[in-house]
Amino acid sequence: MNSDPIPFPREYAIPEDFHQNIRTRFLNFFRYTVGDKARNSLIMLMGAVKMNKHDEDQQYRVEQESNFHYLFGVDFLNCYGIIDVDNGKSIVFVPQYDSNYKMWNVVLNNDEIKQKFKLDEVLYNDDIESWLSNRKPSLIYYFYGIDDYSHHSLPIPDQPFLQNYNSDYDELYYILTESRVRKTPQEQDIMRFICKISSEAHELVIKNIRKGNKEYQMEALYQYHTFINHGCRFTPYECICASGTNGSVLHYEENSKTIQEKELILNDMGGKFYGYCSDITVTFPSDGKFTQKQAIIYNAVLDTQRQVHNSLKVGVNWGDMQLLAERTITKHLFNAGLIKGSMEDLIKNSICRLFFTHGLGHMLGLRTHDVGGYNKGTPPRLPELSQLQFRRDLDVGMVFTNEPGIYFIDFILQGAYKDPNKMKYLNKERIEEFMHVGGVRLEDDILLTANGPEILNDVPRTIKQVEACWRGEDWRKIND
Ligand SMILES: [Mn+2]
Repeated sequence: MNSDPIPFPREYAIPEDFHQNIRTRFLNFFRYTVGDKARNSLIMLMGAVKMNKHDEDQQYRVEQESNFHYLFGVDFLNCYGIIDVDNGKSIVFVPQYDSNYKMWNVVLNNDEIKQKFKLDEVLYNDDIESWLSNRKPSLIYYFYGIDDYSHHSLPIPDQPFLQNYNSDYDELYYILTESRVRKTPQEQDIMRFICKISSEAHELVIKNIRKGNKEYQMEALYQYHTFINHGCRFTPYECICASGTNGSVLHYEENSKTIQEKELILNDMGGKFYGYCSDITVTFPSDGKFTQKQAIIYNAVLDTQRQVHNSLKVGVNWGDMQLLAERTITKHLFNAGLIKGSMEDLIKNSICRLFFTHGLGHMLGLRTHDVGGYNKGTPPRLPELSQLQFRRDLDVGMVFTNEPGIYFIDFILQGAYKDPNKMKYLNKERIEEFMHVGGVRLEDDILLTANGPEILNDVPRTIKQVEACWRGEDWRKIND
């Protein structure tokens, strides 16, 4: 048992004007987009709602709804938030709890809530009706839209007295979603922080995990690091700690296998701080030394990631980056003798998608797969690029992942062998020799600035760096 004292936490201090700055920027965009119609209007949001377990007196853990967190920062459930478009004031309505509830839970009074979250006014949910009849808005905007990932829409406030006011269900979804696509400088700083500490945790795992360990021990060590040092209680998604052929399951989260020698380990893990997510993937050999075949696949993915990275700038279309990645992977698979035929035919028939089976990346922010990918006014999802999470032109302030991968997915390849139109491009014997590699994914979190892309994570990438990191050496001194 380690007898060192527990280190003091290193938390990131959220600036006091964080949400005020977000609201101001959002409102400017809202007023600009909506025009005269916005006059004397209100924006009304509903926060996340408590979910009781059916067979006991406890609730499921429910995260605050991400738009509500974005605009108000309030982390209580069953709240409503209003922004007065004319004067920019923020008013949050909270439940009024009885003494029995207060005996079991922490309940702040409204003044404390107002101070804590820097709001203009905090009232009880029961006050909404009278507050509105006093304010007499000419229009109330609600957040209504079908999310591109979940295909769900958020519930909207439905109290009967709201029918006394004109309502708009169209504008807010587009504007608020679009606002979240480009991060404010203060949001960018939080994302730098969470990416940095998530990188440290990845490094710690690479240095300390050996054959004979279980996959879940990587998950445990990762979460221990970000929680004990930085207060990250939750991860943005389930940790993916895959060894050997488990790496070919894109979202493998069983994490239950014992790590063997000469296996590749694919760790896709992120942290979450103040709602903001990192999403970083590293791949490394279990015994610190890539085999020749592992290295071929690893370098193919690394080259693809770098080629994409070097092409990132304002105005570049993400769909074109997907195609660049596919061309690069195709070339590498061809050079490795895994696929055959003319480059033109291989590309035309999307043969590389038998190995690179997912989109090149997604936006990142308050959600791992963040909002806005196919927002109104952006290039729509194409049937031939259905796996791609967005096809937008890149812009300053966007944060997104660059995560090419090559996988040897048994059921996909078995299916392809039976399809003559695919089989003629595949070198089956050669592929069989690579099945044990499992999968390689390298995932960077990118902030696009006016000067180009900034990689927010800091993990070893070249083979020499990864092997040095595994040995506990200073891999940052290695440039190739
Ligand atoms: Mn990802």
